[in-house]
Amino acid sequence: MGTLFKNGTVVTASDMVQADVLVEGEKVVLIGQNLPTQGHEVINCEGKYLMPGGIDVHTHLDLPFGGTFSNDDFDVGHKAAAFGGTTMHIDFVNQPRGGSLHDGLVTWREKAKPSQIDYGFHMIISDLRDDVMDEIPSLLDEGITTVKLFMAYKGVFQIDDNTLYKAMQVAAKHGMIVMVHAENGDVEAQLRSQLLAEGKTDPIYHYSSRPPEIEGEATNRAVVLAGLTGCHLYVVHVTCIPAIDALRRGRQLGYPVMGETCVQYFHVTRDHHLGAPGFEGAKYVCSPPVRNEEHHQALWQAFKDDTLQAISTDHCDFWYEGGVGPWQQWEKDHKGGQWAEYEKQDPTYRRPGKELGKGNFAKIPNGMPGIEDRMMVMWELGVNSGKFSPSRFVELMSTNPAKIFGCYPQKGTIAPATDADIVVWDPNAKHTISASTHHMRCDYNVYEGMQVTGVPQQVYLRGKRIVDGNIWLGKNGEGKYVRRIPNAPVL
Ligand code: DUC
Ligand code: ZN
Ligand code: ZN
Repeated sequence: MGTLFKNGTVVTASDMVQADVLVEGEKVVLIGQNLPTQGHEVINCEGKYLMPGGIDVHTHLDLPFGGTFSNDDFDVGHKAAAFGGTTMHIDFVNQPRGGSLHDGLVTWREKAKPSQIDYGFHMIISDLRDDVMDEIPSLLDEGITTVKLFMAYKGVFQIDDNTLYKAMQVAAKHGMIVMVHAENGDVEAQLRSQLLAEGKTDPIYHYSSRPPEIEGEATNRAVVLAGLTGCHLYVVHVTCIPAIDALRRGRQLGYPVMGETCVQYFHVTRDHHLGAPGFEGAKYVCSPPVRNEEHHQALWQAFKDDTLQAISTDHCDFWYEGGVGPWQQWEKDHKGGQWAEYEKQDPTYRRPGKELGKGNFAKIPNGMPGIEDRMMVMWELGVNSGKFSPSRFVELMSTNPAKIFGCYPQKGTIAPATDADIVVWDPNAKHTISASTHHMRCDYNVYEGMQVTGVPQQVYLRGKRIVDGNIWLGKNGEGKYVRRIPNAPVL
């Protein structure tokens, strides 16, 4: 007996066809018209789109960062992702200081034990000693094709150009991809200390310490090094005109360079959000910072001319006021996974959040929630506005991520023999996004009050229904690690 999705419109990156989809076990086995229903569970998909599950290739679950840990873990974060139509994500493993890459992997495998959706790992390298450089190719044995290097966060993650260049040579030799967080960390450190010395401590000065120029400069440097080494480069969270220009120029020169942006960079603004009165702007502190309208427009253009290839979230959420009000109850109601472990050790424990940066913008933990909102917000901003067709939406949110990161066509499309990660999407259903109803462990939502038309109605992970409207049907441990393969194409 299989599951037969009847009379929906199957949306892939290339086509939209009215068809039935038969799933047996974990796989799609047949797509056709008028498929016989006998012996199958039939799901009536009339008026619905059938799309491959979303793939968010940039998340930080349970990340030690900024003097605390990001809130969502591989339990709650997975559930939230699935309620938003995302069935796979790729999280960043941190190499511990002084440790090996494999030490980092051991920690992240432990974190991932309660998984409820599928996941992969990228490897953040912050301490690129000779032995670590030699270790890079062995990541392929672990199904990891991507290393991420930071050109920012001086004294924490930042690597120098010499190291970046050498790492690119190694990655190029083994068909791996170098991902960069591109901001000039030396200039940022200088600007930051000048601003603080002048008493400029409010959240808005986070922006002044990280202007578009330093993102553009670092992006250009990484693009040029990729051109020199032939290394495939993926620039994460591109936000602004100078960075887009650098990537566009590199691609015009035939360099193997690609990039993504994140949902928030289309919507959240420096003036309205980051510049909100009091400490409110801390909610929107992330790096690179959110930009104003002219940069939002440039991002839309960058998708029109294929300068950028994917849209992720950089999901990395922290409490705004987690210790007070209904959020204490929230913590009690949502025990599970890694979080429960902390509580066992100390029942009064609460992760510090944005308040760490009161009186000093540089101490505000960087990041915001988004893993649950990504699909709905991009459908609203992209498809409902007429900027993206449904197929283009699928391409940017699922197919390109799978192709670039070496797991296509197992993931990222609906076709015979692929994993049956299927979202039954109702393009007419309406929803108002709010922290009071979302599933992320966060006391605010960046898109609070946004009305969206188009929501995931049911979500299937490898053939198993895990979301049905508001009902959660998934189980801890049912998410699987996805091994990825190297030598992916440059899109
Ligand atoms: N930027 C963020 O805002 N959070 C996590 C890491 C990063 O680079
Ligand atoms: Zn980053
Ligand atoms: Zn990130």
